Amino acid sequence: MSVFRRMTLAAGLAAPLFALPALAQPQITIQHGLPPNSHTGLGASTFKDNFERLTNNRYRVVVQRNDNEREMVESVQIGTLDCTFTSTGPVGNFVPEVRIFDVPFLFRDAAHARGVLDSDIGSAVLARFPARGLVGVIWTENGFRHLTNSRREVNAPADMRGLKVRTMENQVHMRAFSTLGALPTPMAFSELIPALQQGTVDGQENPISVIVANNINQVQKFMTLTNHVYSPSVMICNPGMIGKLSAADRALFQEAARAAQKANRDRVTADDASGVEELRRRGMTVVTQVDTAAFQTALAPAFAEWERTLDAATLRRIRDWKPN
Ligand code: EAX
Repeated sequence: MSVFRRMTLAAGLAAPLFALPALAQPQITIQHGLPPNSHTGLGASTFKDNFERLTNNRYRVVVQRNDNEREMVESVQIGTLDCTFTSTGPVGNFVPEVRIFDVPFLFRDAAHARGVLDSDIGSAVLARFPARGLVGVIWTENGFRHLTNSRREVNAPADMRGLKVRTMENQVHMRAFSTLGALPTPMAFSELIPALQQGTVDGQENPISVIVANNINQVQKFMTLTNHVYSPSVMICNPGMIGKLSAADRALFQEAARAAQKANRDRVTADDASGVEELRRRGMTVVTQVDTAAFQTALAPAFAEWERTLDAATLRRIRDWKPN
């Protein structure tokens, strides 16, 4: 049973805190960290369009941009924000079980990642959100992450040595980059472009969709298609807000979330297909032939640590997962 269904049953028992006056048009505010025309912005706007349509405009959904994902999750948790679409970057600091999906080279491809997240494995992690004062509504997608930098072509792990690489505020990613000999520098996305412009960091890592949407090519010369980690995103909402929805409207909420997930994932697929040529057109040098095995070998000490510190059985189930 999905966590949302569980939330529906629980909230159904506790009658809505107060019945909203029939004429009031409740507003649901959603924030995300990227431009409106990005894969994340499209997911949020698709949710808005669908939920307003499905409820015959009984609700007004307002979408806003906020490029500090940790801040958005904190706001949802304390109830000053209704929902966010965020990468899992900082989410592991709120719901530790999420970190398992941040392990490098865990997923074979997008179909594998999407299949796992939409399976009982993904639902089980969403079920851990309510205990942390959050509702994990649905998994969405940021995409496979790649390295960019302003200093040199990176063809092998040894080329990473000494590079100051901005990472998300994510313990798993920071461990990976330090194991590769880089100098991980965690910061919110809102600080990234200024840090690259000022040379505070040499490089960063993000999916093609994020790099293209934010013109990161303007402050980075080199890109290596490392595919080093799959970056899930997730729609997170405040439990109190969800609890005010009727059971019927919660079902419509979930239907709109599924539409958002599809639009978001389709857009990442499209961006991945066209992004390399677009970034080369914009002047980036893109290394596409990468010795992935060399990076995986270089990460061996970190993999051993994650087998000890994360749920090894679930890691195995994820690696062995196959579509039905
Ligand atoms: O969610 O912080 C990051 O690098 C994220 O990938 C970005 O905010 C998109």
